[in-house]
Amino acid sequence: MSYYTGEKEFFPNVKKVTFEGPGSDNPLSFKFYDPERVVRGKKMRDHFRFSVAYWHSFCATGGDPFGNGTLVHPWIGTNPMETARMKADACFEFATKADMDFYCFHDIDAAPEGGSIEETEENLRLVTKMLKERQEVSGVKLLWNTANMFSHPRYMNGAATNPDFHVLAYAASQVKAALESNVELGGQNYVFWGGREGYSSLLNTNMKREQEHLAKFLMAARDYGRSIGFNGTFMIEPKPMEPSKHQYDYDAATVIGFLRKWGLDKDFKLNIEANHVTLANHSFAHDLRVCADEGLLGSVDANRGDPQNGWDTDQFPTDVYDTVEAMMVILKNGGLGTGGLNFDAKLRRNSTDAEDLFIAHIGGMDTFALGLLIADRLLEEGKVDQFVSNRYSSFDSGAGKDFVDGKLTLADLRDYAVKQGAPKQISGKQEMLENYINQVMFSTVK
Ligand code: XUL
Ligand code: CO
Repeated sequence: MSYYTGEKEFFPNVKKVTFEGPGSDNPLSFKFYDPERVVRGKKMRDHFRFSVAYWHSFCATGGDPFGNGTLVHPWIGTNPMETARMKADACFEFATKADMDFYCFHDIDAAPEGGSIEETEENLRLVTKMLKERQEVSGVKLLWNTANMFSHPRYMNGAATNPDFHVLAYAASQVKAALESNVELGGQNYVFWGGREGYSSLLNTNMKREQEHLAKFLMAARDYGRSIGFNGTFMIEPKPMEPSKHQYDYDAATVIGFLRKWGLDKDFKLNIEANHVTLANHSFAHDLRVCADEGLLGSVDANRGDPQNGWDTDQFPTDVYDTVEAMMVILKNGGLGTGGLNFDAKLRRNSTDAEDLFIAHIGGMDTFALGLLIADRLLEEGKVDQFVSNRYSSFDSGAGKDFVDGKLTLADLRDYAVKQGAPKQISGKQEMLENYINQVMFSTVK
């Protein structure tokens, strides 16, 4: 079977999306993403491990603080569990038609919250069974799941960092159930994004205690996960703010420091979301590079912000410069391991045709495919790498190497400087490199 449908086909106007090449005028085809094409010894699909995000694609309805939803989903049933089943059908139909191998979900995206912890747990168990059946029929796998510990009013002061222990314990019940669901579904990763793990005023906050509680909470989650057979990667997804004024998992460097401090870096890696990184005033590639340099690059939430807006617009990625730089880091990292590329992205609220969901994902997949192909060419030609290694060559021999090897004192360095006299200016050549990237990208344009 080339794609999955449940009792009802939700996207009857779309069949399986295939590669038709850059000359195609079919908006429902891949122009650059050719899943079976081999690049650097690996199929394109295995480089990316593309994933669809349940929350944006099948739950959100396009509402914003100024207006109600604009998207009317056909997968609404007569009761919450029927809706859950229809939503699962929509997700697997979409993933198989868009040729995506993975999906991701928050507990409450997929299963309705009940009136008690026991009822919520039971709902998730039932939905997990539904998801498992659909995984088996379709071949689509779980990249990661997570617990939503930020939407419910009980989490207004945080979840693992809530000043009230009772709320922390409540959050733990959600993580426990979500981990059990993950293991049942053979999930490859488990993600923590702490939207409300932060503060809005220092006047009422003990930051030190809150972060200590967060660490203890993550340790308990890790220990429970490992005890029930979760062998995948735990991940933290940094974000500097929104909804909290200040989030503790601010950016990659902050999270890595935290993981190392508490000895969590053996089990945890990072899930880097492009729009979160730009909110922290870094480039997408910056945080990927910070993680890769520390051996902690886990997974990617692919999206982009809007250059004129300072918030998390979660748009589908279309900027090839960004994906080229990202794919250079990912290729040099040897791929994403158990991670993948999850489209944590949503349609604009005026993109209201059912097909728009496909068109948006196709655009994102093509943008990353271009990034991969161009990054591959840049690495193959080796000019950028060569430039960078030459730039540091003064540390490769002589006194520079002695310094790196720890053989020189501060006084030795001073004496060396005196002997050499004033250093010559050496150009960083940024514009030359930028021009070269354009040349590689557009050399076929006549
Ligand atoms: C919010 C965000 C989340 C996480 C999962 O900005 O990115 O959807 O990816 O909780
Ligand atoms: Co995200």
